[in-house]
Amino acid sequence: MPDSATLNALPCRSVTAEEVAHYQKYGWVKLKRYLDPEILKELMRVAHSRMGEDGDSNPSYGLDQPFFNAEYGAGLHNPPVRALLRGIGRTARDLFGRPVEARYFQDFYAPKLPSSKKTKNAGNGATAFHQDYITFAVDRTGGMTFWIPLEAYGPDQGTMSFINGSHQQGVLGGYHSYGDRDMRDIFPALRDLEESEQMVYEPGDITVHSHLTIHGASKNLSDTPRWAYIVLIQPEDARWNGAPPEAFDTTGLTMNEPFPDDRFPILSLEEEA
Ligand SMILES: O=C(O)CCC(=O)C(=O)O
Repeated sequence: MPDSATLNALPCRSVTAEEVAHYQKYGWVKLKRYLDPEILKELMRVAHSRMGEDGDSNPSYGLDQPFFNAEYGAGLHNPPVRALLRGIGRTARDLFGRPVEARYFQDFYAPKLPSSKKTKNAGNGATAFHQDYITFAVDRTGGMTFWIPLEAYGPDQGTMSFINGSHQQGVLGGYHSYGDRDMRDIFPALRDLEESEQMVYEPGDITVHSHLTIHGASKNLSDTPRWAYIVLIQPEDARWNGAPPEAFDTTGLTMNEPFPDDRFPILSLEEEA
């Protein structure tokens, strides 16, 4: 384990036992003041340089869905952001609930564009309730999403809410399969579970949700993008199951083998540079 001086050098804090318990019980957790807000400036700088201040000036990422516009984050190649990714890896290891290291899977920017404006790329609608798991073509559960707002946001900007405990319901399909239906009509047991409040974030607050947890978000009613930086983590021992995934390029991967460490580093074991 890194000593506390090393941990303090990271732009994020460690998690408390209460936060770990919340994640395991509800399938998500809000980590208040998790980040040093200084790192948000760097993330916003990169986001603007790639996507423009309107969050819509990048070439299409190929996802073309209403939830958000997307752009690859490349945080592994940016030293201050890589330090954040290391911290995230250590947090994920604390949240997994079993002894396993945390592997980087993907990072990207996800601005939800204002619903009142016509957009070049898609991404100015609501986020329909869905589960992330099936998008990733991995052979086991445990993966999680770190959702990092780059500014203070609340419901008017289209923040998420979560269905508490829905991570215990098993695998409930891909979001493409529901058409215009709400997945809670297809799986009515979800209606028996409580829905969290829509999140309110101050700078430095983030949420983490399990890839089995059902979540959704309203439209962005403001006239500026709702900027989020999203980091996906998998348990180190997860393997590609051989399916052609929507979410990543499988070039160089072997079915049923672990993800290669050079492209998908084990963040929780990385020492400071
Ligand atoms: O940003 C959003 O509105 C949705 C994000 C999401 O679905 C996710 O992070 O898994």
